[in-house]
Amino acid sequence: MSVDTAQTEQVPSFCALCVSRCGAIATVEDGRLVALKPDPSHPTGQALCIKGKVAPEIVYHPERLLTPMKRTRPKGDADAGWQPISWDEALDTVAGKLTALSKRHGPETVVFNTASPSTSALSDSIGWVRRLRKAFGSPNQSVSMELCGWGRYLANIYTFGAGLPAECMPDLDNAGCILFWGYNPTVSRIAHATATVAAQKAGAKLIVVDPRHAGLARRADQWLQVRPGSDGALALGLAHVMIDRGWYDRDFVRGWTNGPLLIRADTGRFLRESDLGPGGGAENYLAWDDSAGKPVTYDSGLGHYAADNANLALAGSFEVETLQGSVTCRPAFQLTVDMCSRYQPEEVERLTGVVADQVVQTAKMLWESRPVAYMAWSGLEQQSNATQIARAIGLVYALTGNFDDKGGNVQFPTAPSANIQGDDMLSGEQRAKTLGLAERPLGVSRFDHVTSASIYRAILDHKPYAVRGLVSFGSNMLLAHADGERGRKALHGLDFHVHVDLFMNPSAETADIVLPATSPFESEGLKVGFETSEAACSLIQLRKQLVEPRGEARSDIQIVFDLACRLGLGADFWDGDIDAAYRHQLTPSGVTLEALRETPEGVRVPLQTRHRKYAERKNGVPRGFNTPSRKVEFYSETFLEQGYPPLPDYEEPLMGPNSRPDLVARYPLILTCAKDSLYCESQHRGLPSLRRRAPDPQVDLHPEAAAARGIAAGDWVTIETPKGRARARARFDQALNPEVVCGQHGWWQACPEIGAPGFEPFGPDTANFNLVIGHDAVDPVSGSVPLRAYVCEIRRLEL
Ligand SMILES: Nc1nc2c(c(=O)[nH]1)N[C@H]1C(S)=C(S)[C@@H](COP(=O)(O)OP(=O)(O)OC[C@H]3O[C@@H](n4cnc5c(=O)[nH]c(N)nc54)[C@H](O)[C@@H]3O)O[C@H]1N2
Ligand SMILES: Nc1nc2c(c(=O)[nH]1)N[C@H]1C(S)=C(S)[C@@H](COP(=O)(O)OP(=O)(O)OC[C@H]3O[C@@H](n4cnc5c(=O)[nH]c(N)nc54)[C@H](O)[C@@H]3O)O[C@H]1N2
Ligand code: SF4
Ligand SMILES: [Mo]
Repeated sequence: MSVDTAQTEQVPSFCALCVSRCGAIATVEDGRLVALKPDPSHPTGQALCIKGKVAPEIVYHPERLLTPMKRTRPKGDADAGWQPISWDEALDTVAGKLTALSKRHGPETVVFNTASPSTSALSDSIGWVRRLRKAFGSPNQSVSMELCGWGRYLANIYTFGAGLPAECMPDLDNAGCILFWGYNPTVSRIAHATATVAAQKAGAKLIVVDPRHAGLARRADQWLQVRPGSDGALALGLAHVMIDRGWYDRDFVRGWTNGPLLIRADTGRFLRESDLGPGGGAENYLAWDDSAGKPVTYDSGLGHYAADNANLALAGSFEVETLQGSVTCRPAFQLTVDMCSRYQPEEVERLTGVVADQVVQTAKMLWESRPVAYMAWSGLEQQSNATQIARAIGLVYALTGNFDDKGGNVQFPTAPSANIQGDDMLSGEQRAKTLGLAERPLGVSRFDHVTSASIYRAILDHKPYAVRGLVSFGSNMLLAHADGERGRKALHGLDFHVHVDLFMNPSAETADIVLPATSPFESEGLKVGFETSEAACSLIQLRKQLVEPRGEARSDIQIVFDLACRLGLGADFWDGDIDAAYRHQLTPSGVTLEALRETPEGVRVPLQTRHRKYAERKNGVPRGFNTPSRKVEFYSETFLEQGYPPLPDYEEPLMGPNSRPDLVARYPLILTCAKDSLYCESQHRGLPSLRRRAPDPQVDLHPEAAAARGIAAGDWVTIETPKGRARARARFDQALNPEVVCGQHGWWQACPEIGAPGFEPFGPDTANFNLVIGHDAVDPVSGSVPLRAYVCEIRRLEL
């Protein structure tokens, strides 16, 4: 920290407002935050976006919540009659209500909910919220995982045994080819955008799959303008060309995927030693040894074939004598090849709009410019076929052989720290009560998350049991999720709802108690690793509290610890001593809390990235992948067992024109959406510097589509779908496909300082994009909702 004048401090910090967590230098004058500037010495500090630059407007906003408040009028009244109360009264009320619900109905009837750490500073505290929830005894927590994490993270756990690409980050600094699929870091993660531009300067190729020519798509060597939601067909088409031309890593496929394992044609299951004769192991699979002309055992425990890998057949069809007679069997890779061969480049062009030659050129680039580092996000998450899209891209990625390769997608090491999430606190009996587990056993519930649809159903229909309480740290469910009308009914139906936030929002309006949270600039925040590179992962930083909290606001962590003590859970929370908790968390790192407090720019822990860790051996046994076969699973028996297709075959978007020809005449366009560079999700419209730049919700459409509807640029229009309507202003995008339109969600807030209006979250004048999306046609595996491919029509609004 350097002191310019007696009153001005320059403090190394980081912006915690979104997933980028950009390294920053904060200027604090006379105890006021006045500016954030990039800190190029920080691994994520090359640039700040405009939101970071106007951070002081968040801190000093006139509409900040400053005291705890309780509702004095019934839910549903236009005016909640908010009345300020003391922290003691607020916390006692919350603890009393939650304890009563737990005693009377069970702790599972209280759902915990947070804003996404990708769009807020909840990254400071979400682990502690999880711990509180588990100590309390509830298995139910929602963080929009079905929209923001399934496709980029959880779905490929079934393929790679690890979250790809989110957990195995693109090693942009060393990549030969960068593939961004439905991901636009120029808007969403500035640290990735700057690293990509640097990588391009160093010679890396860039491929972007996006219906819009936005952000880095403009700098791409290949921009693939995919029809929304048809990404799976594109991935399989790329895989087809790669396999057909021999542009794939055959050794990786043989040695590290389940491609060689034989699948029984009669059951679709892997052929096992136990199928061949008594005494055979059920965990031992079989492959075909081409040179010996007979099946060969694969011992999944040892990760070892009883033959040379080079002899394993990847293609063919074999008759094998089993206990049930002769059975036709094929290597899983042959089945994969057969599936992919249905996606010839011309067929891909028909299905996706990406021209055939570009499919071939892109496959070639992927192969010739390896190592490939890829990232995918919202564009493929918010789809009714999100799981199979993610797995199909996983297949393409496996063909490159670049998993955990330098310049590929790498599991970077992170400074060791204690797990604070309380993973051992919840009993198996409670975990089994996770909402949604019965309907979607492989979905987000399996990974400790619940969907908004499951919450609404539990509140309104009491299925599988009644949910009665909601504890929200940030978030704005009614704007962020589809079916907001049902959501509103559900929130009104709760016995008790507490919401912690910096600002009031339409979802918080339905709460019984609202608690004021600090912004990240008013509180400390511990970050162990910044995720994007080895250097970023090695940094531990304790963000300083830069300025005093506004009003009586408290940090989320403080609120968690205060609540825990009042709930009688103090023993699990160091009796409310946050420093003691931090010390516990930091112990394995060897870095002390004192050292971090003295070094606001953070402490770097030396780390050494090891690559291809799957090949490392322990006692002679390769580590492999964390899947049932210890191999990358192109073919998933787990899926088969639950009635899902075991291969990631293409599925048309359920609310797209090909699935719903009955709707096309009335709704001839395809609606998708994208984030705004100025705003995070449903936040920030109240900040004057931002709102001046983009005062109204917009929908992008091609001028031809507009002309056909008598729409001029800037006209107010309605976006209409079979589910509902929302308003926006028409903005022309010459590069869009004329059949595709792209909207924005999250509009509700006013900005009185510049006279910019708010928008009703519901009703005829609403601009709530998610009211036009339903919960009925969702991804069967995860419950992901098709916010990115929905039939629609745009009409000029007569004002
Ligand atoms: N400025 C800003 N930054 C943010 C956020 C924000 O709201 N504002 N939100 C944060 C959060 S929570 C998240 S999850 C991340 C998300 O970060 P991103 O995933 O980068 O966010 P988006 O811009 O929503 O979507 C990426 C791209 O997907 C494209 N797309 C739309 N439909 C399709 C499709 O069918 N297929 C393909 N392939 N692409 C499609 C869009 O045109 C868009 O360019 O950003 C985080 N950062
Ligand atoms: N149509 C459409 N819908 C989408 C998306 C999309 O791209 N298109 N994106 C989806 C995605 S990816 C996501 S992650 C969700 C996001 O949905 P949410 O996670 O609900 O995020 P926001 O809508 O931004 O609401 C965040 C709330 O948290 C508050 N908040 C911010 N920081 C803090 C903090 O540090 N502490 C506390 N206590 N509160 C805080 C804000 O003031 C705000 O009220 O929306 C999803 N909905
Ligand atoms: S991208 Fe912008 S909002 Fe996100 S952390 Fe960086 S400066 Fe903050
Ligand atoms: Mo998100």
